[in-house]
Amino acid sequence: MKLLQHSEGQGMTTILACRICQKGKLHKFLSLGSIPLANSFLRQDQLGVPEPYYPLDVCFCSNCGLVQLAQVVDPEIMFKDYVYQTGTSPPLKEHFAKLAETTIQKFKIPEGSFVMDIGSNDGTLLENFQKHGMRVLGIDPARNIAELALSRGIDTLIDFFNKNLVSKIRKGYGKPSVVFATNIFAHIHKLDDFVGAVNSLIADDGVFIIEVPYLVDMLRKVEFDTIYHEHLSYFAVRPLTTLFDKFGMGIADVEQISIHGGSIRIYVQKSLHSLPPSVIELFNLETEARIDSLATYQKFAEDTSRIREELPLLLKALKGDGARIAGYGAPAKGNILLNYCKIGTDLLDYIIDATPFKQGQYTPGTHIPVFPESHFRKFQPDYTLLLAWNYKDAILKKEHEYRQAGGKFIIPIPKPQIV
Ligand code: JHZ
Ligand code: ZN
Repeated sequence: MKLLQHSEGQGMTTILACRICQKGKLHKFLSLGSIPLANSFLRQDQLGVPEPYYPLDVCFCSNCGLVQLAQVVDPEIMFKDYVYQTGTSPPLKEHFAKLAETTIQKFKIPEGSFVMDIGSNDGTLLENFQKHGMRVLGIDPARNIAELALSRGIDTLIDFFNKNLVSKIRKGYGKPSVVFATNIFAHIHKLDDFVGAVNSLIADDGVFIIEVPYLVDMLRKVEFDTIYHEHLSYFAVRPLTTLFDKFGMGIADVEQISIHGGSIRIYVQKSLHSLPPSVIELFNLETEARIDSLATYQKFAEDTSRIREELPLLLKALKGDGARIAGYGAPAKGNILLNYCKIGTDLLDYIIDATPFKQGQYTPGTHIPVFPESHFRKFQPDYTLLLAWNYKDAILKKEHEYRQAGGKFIIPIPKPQIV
């Protein structure tokens, strides 16, 4: 890949203390180098303009164990205009429909209750609650995405959630019975302010439900590409209990779920002081996975750099034999993988993605064109690099005709593999 023009990004700060305990020593164990923001796709007229690059370093707190980025990029830069649209991935839509059903049953939420979603994106999750006769409110800072929700009748405040919104929401809507934060908790820099605001907003018997990628899965499956500037923290259950303790809140239940390569769903409630068996079970799993040991992270860093060596070698060998190769899905993580492994237009002809906001654009740093899925049907490659590896089962099923006709998928992690 040729070296691309870039400039050091503005609007970044380096953290001095752990965002949960403020006490521990931060040990850096992995640097993915200087990388553009994972969702900063480019229009054609932006291709000649230098792109902002930001360092991407990950640390481990010696005191509370929180794994976190050393740098924080201004959220205004990352989230005011956003390309990721929940509703474009069918498995995710299904996941949120089930989440709504589960929540209503588990907590016996009566009709007419008030349900909030922080980082509500296009309203996919809340739509399910609205169908069940609930009053809903989404909060999302990205105007372009929030407008999609509004156009579908999902009430949405276009803003970042913080304590300044608490009294406005209470006056306008009352106290929520359920507050969701799915795939945004890792985006929060000031966790104390965020949890404090949820605590003062939510009804006394309400539940705060978080879904977030699980550190143990990331380490075990070498999901290094889920490390990007948007994801400031990489959570395990232990550091989270330290966080909720500060507010007298507690984890009422936790479940491991398969979404996004392995996540946890945490049910947090007020005034909860004893640990349920599900929390103890994951504490044990975390002990077994040795997430308290720096050596575990050093091993993860070694596995990561092995993928950086092996994947481009594999693609180069296939290309050398005359193969045509494309990418499947242009997720944020795909852009980390491509930049870190230096995979550009010399190896991939194009990438397809179902998200309208990404189509017609070029991937940050690597400048690979993104086309709609129809392009894949028309220009079938010999090999397809599965960048959206978290949807492997659904995508392999959907593309069985391509595979039957001899097309092969390359799964990049935990070790590059052709299927
Ligand atoms: P996907 C997201 O990251 C967003 P990303 C966010 N940054 C976050 O925190 C994490 O999740 C956890 C496309 N696709 O979900 C749609 C197809 O084209 O893995 C998406 O662009 N065809 C908030 O961006 C992309 O792939 C398909 O059949 O890494 C998948 O993105 C399917 C299934 C998907 O998340
Ligand atoms: Zn800490």
